[in-house]
Amino acid sequence: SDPATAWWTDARFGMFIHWGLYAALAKGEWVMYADKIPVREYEKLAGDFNPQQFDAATWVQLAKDAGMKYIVITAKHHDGFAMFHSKADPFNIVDATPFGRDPMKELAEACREAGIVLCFYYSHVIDWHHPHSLHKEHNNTWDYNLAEKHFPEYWEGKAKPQLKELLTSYGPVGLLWFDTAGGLSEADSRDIVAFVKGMQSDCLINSRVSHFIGMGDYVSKGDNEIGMSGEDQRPWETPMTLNQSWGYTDRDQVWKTAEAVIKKLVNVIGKGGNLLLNVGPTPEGTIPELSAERLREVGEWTRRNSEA
Ligand code: FUL
Repeated sequence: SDPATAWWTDARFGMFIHWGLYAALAKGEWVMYADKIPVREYEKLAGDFNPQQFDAATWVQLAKDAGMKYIVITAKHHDGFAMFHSKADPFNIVDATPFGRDPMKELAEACREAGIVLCFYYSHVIDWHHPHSLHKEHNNTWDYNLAEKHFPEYWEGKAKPQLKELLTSYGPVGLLWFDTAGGLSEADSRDIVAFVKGMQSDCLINSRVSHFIGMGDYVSKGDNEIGMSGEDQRPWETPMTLNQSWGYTDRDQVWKTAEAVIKKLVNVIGKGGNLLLNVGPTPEGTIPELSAERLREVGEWTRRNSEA
């Protein structure tokens, strides 16, 4: 097998964490777009964002209890809000909220202590906060005029500087999970891959970095989609929800049972893939108990069944 991806294909099971300002509205991570919330309004959420109950060690312990070996957390999702201390853009959790802490720093430390690999999700194309981000379909058209967009200002001015921050301030990053690359040119796709590898050559990149075929180190399947398909023989991973949402919501209560999750895990691993199972923490900074209890059950089952 490929030595670069070996730690990851051995890992099999990871925790996906969708956590951002959107948690405050409890309607998932697409709420800004769905409700066409103006940037100036959305920014006000930061003034009240104060997840005092956040405790990195507790989250990492839960991942361990579930039998997960890596964590992929949204350093920045489509809303453009950085969940880390960014010098490149003041719209971030340290500079824009009363919380004032950098959860990515705290997670990096907790992961290092626990032997869990920390990885970042970064929405590199969609950014509804920045005036010059440009996606094929999903743009902020209520604040900005598409005709006035100049993509390099976003790309060179925010996306790449923030990726540099993520790759130089938090120790080794296991992988970068890119997403929704619609409209990104082949040249910019290659640029971002080279940019990441130039800073951390061992950092893996998922295929969603680009819509051009064959890019990245492994294949991200569609959301909740299982199994290898087509001719792409690279290792693959299924991103999966526990309910039907990624970001925190108080509406969606359609939960997979622990038993269903175990079956999915066995199915994915049996087919040679990785499972990246999602939790959507609350604005207070906790992982919802309905998620936590399922993850613990999965871990208990795995331990029981690997003893004999
Ligand atoms: C999708 C995103 O648009 C969703 O918000 C979520 O992050 C999912 C894992 O990927 O493409």
